[in-house]
Amino acid sequence: MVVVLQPVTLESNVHPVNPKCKPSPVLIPAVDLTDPDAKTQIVKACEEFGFFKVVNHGVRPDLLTQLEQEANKFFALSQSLKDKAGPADPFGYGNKRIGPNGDVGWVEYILLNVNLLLASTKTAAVFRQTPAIFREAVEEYMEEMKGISSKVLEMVAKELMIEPQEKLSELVKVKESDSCLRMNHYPEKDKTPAKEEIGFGEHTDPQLLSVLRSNDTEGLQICLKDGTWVAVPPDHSSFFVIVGDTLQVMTNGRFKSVKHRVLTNTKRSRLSMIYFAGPPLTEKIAPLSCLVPNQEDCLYKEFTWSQYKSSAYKTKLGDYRLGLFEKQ
Ligand code: GA4
Repeated sequence: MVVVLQPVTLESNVHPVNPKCKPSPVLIPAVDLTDPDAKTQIVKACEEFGFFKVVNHGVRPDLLTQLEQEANKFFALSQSLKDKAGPADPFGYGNKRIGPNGDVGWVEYILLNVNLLLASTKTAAVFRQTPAIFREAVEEYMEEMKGISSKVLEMVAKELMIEPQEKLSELVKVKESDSCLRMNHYPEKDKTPAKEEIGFGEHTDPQLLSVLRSNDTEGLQICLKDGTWVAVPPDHSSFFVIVGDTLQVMTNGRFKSVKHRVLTNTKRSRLSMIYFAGPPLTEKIAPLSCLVPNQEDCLYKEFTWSQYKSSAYKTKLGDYRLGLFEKQ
C-alpha cells in the first residue's frame, strides 16, 4: 500500500517546481506493522524520505476520538484560563511563539511530559485546567505511542542487523526515556478567501522519531531530498512516522531526519498530536559501530541527548542543528 503525495508550488519553496513540467506525484509507503515485509519497507522509507505512514496499528479508535475531543475542549477554553498553563517553558501552553528564539506560527499548543522522573510544573498546570479523563487519555495514548515507536525501532534494528537487537527500542522503553507529547491546534481562518500562512515553520525533529496523528484537516508538508515540498493528505485513522536527528546520527546518516512544516489555509481547524520518542537525557548518542565498520567513515561526534537538547534550544526552528556535531 502507498500514499500519493502531491508536490506543492509555493513562493516559499526552496526549489520552485518548473511550471512547464507537471510535477509527478510521490509515493510513500503505508506500512502495516503486522506485514512480514514491514521492516524492509520501513528501512527503505526511512532512507528515501525519513517518513512513512503506519496503518493497522491496533490503537483503539475511541481513544483517538476521546483525546481529540478533550484537546479541543482545552483549546476552546477562554484565553485567560489557557494562559494559566503558560507560557510554554517548553512544557505547558504556548500561543503563536514556538521555542525561545523568536519563531512564531499560526498555532497554539500544549507540550506535555508525563514522565514522573522528569516532571514539569507546566504540564501539571495543563492538567489543572482539564478533567481527569484528559490526563488518563494522555497517559494511555503515550503508552500506545511508546509501543508503536519501539516496534518501529525493533524492526529497524532487525533489518539493519543491529546488535543487540533491543539497542534502539530500549531507548524509548526505559522509564528514563525523555519522550513527550505535543498537541497543536491551528485555528480556522475567518478571512475569505483564506490566506495561506505558516502554522509551524520548517524544521527537523531532534529526537529519535516522532509519531504524528491529525484530524482530517490538511496542512502537513514534507521536504524531499531534492528540496521539493509535498503535501501529505491527512488521515485521522493512521499515524505518520517522522525520522529525527538522533536516528540520523545513530544510523550515520543512512536515515535522514525529514524537514517538515505545516501551512494553514483552510476554513477548518487542524488538530495534531505528535509523540516525540527521545532517549534518556544521559544517553550517549553516536553512530552505531556495527553500521560504521571503518571509524574514518563516522560522520558525527558523540554527544549526550541532554547536550543535543540544550544545543537545539539555542537554535531557531529552521536551523540545521546537526552541523555542530559533524566530524570535520
Ligand atoms: C521541534 C520538535 C518538537 O516540537 C520540540 C520543539 C521545540 C519546542 O517547541 O520547544 C523546539 C524545536 C522542537 C527545535 C528547536 C528549538 C526547540 C523549538 C525551537 C526553536 C518540542 C522539540 O523537541 O524540538
